Amino acid sequence: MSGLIIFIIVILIAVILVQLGRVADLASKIRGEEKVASQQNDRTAFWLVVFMVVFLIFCVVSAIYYKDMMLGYGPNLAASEHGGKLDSLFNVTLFFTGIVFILTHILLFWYSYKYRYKKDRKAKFFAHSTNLELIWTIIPSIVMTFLVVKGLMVWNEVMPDVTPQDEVLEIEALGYQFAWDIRYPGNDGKLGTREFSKIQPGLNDWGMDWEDEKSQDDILLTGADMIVLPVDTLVRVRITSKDVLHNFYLPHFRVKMDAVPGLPTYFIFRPTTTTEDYRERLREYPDYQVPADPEDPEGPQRWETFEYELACAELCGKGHYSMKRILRIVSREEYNEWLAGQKATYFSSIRGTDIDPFKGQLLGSEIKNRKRELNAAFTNALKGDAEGDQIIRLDHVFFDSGSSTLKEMSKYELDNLAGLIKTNNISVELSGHTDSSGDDDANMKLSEARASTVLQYLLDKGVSSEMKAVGYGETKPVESNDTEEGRAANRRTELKIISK
Ligand SMILES: [Cu+2]
Repeated sequence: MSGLIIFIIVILIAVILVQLGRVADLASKIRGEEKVASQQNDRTAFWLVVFMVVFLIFCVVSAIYYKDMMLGYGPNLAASEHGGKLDSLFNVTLFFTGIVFILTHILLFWYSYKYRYKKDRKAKFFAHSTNLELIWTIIPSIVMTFLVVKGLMVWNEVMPDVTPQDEVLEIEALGYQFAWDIRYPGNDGKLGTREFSKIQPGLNDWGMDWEDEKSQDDILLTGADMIVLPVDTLVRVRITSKDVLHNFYLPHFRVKMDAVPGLPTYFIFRPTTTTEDYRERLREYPDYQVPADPEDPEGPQRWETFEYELACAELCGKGHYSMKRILRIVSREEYNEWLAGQKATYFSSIRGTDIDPFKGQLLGSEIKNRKRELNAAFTNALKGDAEGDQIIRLDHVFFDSGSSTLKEMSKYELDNLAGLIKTNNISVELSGHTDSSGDDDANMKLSEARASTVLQYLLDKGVSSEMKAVGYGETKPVESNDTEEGRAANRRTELKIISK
């Protein structure tokens, strides 16, 4: 309905304008053409100048009024160290183009006014002016050169690679249709080797070289896991792609780099504002003081739910939009805490599976860990006075199923144990325990035989302290025998310190 009314109004205004034109025509016939034309020229010229002034004021006022919508102003301040430098390039360009914009408009309208038609005045024609050509070639080239050189200088500041002296956190982003996977270097701070020939879909999508010790503590963040980075830390992102061209884009940090299949690229930036601080900053702006969810007016406001985003800025396919991931910038302490809670992918999902190159072997780090654990248990047992304190469970002593033959892997634990008994010179009881399945007598015999095997191993290693081997069969369960986990816990070898 309102559409129809507007349409009718437009038609009526058009009719009025045509009628006014006719009236003016008639009037000019009555008063004499020339005089009227000259008056009209004066009036038009005057209004052109008025229009120019109003228009320029409008441009300047609106630019100031809407400045919070521009990069580098209000809520759009950069959250990285180099971001401000990139934003300042826009300001420099705006300054020069602004001068040109205002000058050309003033000249355009002022000349229309000054050189409006006058009866006794004739235009001067000239075909060529070298001076003018020089002026309008040289000035723009100087300005352009300045803009380009300034841009290059900022580029050179933002883009150099890290040097070995830099303290840098290097992570890797792998883009594919349609997600980003992120790799963290783990405790050693180094990303392990990858190789395309090692890629196995579903098993090793990254083509990780698990034989490389640097790879073993790497953390792969897949799916929707939040990316977390520490504030005020130099971050180098190695950017790769598995299929087509993607683009690693962190708008709030002014980070944007193509992810090219087969050609790793990188971007280095230092986040300067935590997510929490950025929210506090947004809190001051009315645009962010509205409910985040319009359906829920009582819910949190926009500034409270703000998150940094990682997006793909390349139209890489129909699921392109879904490559968005949330990025959190936190304090150093929070980051360390978060990192400690992440599991190294190798140990959480590769170790012991068919694609583990070290299946059936112990890794150097595991040997060290076991030694540390046993030492700690021993120290506790020697300190403790209560009955149960003197018992140490030997978690890494294994036998072949149903037999008393030691598995090869048990030697690490037993060698450590032999060393500890020798240095502390204590007398001990070695005991074997089984679960409740099977015949009671057989269980008793098996546990005795296993305890004796351990004793013999320690004797062979030159332990001369007083030692005895006892089999308890299924008589001393530590867990219920009704579940598989319980039974596994009950099948065990223990050491008890008898005298210190
Ligand atoms: Cu993409």
